Amino acid sequence: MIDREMKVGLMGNPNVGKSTVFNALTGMKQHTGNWPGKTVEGAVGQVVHNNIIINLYDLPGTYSLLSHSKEEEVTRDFICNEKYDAIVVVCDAVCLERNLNLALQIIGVTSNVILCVNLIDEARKKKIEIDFDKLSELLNVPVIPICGKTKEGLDELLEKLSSIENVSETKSKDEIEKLISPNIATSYIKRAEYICKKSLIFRERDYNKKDRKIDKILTNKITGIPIMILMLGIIFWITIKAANYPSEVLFSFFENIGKKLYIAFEKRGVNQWITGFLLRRRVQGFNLGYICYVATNGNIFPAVYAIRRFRGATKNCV
Ligand SMILES: Nc1nc2c(ncn2[C@@H]2O[C@H](COP(=O)(O)OP(=O)(O)OP(=O)(O)O)[C@@H](O)[C@H]2O)c(=O)[nH]1
Ligand SMILES: [Mg+2]
Repeated sequence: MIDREMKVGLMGNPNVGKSTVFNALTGMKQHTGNWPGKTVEGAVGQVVHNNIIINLYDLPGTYSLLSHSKEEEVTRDFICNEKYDAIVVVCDAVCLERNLNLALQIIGVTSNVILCVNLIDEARKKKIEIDFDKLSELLNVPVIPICGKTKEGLDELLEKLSSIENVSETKSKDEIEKLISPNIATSYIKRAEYICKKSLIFRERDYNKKDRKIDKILTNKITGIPIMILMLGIIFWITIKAANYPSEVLFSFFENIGKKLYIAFEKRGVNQWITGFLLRRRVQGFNLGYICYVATNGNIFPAVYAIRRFRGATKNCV
């Protein structure tokens, strides 16, 4: 028996695992992947817990409520225009400080906010310890550690959501814009820094030393541009030159098959018209060239090369 329905928005920075959590809770198959900006329109799914239907909205990732890109507006409009019961802010445990900026903005403009600190498995690997009680105390909202991949903590989230009884109170669009003015936005950044200082312990400060070193080299003005040119050069070389080697192998493979088939057809006295249709120069060149094209995964350069070479070679063959 269903007692009531709830409407809950999943919000957070891009690529923090919102859709992974959404899929884990609703059983749906929203697009996930390790790059930002996958969810652009949002999706709705349902989960039933304690006789309550929870309508969950997977919203596009956003860095701030004042962002103006189309997908970020979807998220802001949800807060401004919809009547909902709660907002679940999903954060990445590995870069909590950066994520808290948006969390603080949301907490500042609406009520019934729950903070989910996702990717705790990654934080554990990087020896980042989070005092979740302290975090909850400083933010003044419930904080739940979760792992979207293994579904750890999701039952606790559902339990917390189903205990919410009153509808969320939200500020209007104008009030939100006033509340997140540049001055206040700066204060959120400082507050996020303070909160993380109080509730996070990095047991291994150098956990990303190698990544930082690589970043430094790749993003440096002096080394970055030559590396980019070198990589582009390698890609061109692979496309134009190196791809010829597998093409040649493919070409001689099909050439041999073509020759053998032609001889076999002739020996068996197969109708000239059929042999011609299947194996004669132009037809054969097209058919086998097309097979080469498919076999090279649609890479046009080796395919064109194979067709050209194959046509040339069949002049001697037929
Ligand atoms: N290790 C680990 N990876 C996770 C976890 N949750 C999500 N991921 C991975 O993080 C990546 C991003 O997840 P998404 O669910 O696509 O993130 P999102 O917040 O919906 O991203 P956008 O829609 O682009 O804003 C994916 O590769 C997920 O597999 C987790 O708890 N642990
Ligand atoms: Mg998503």
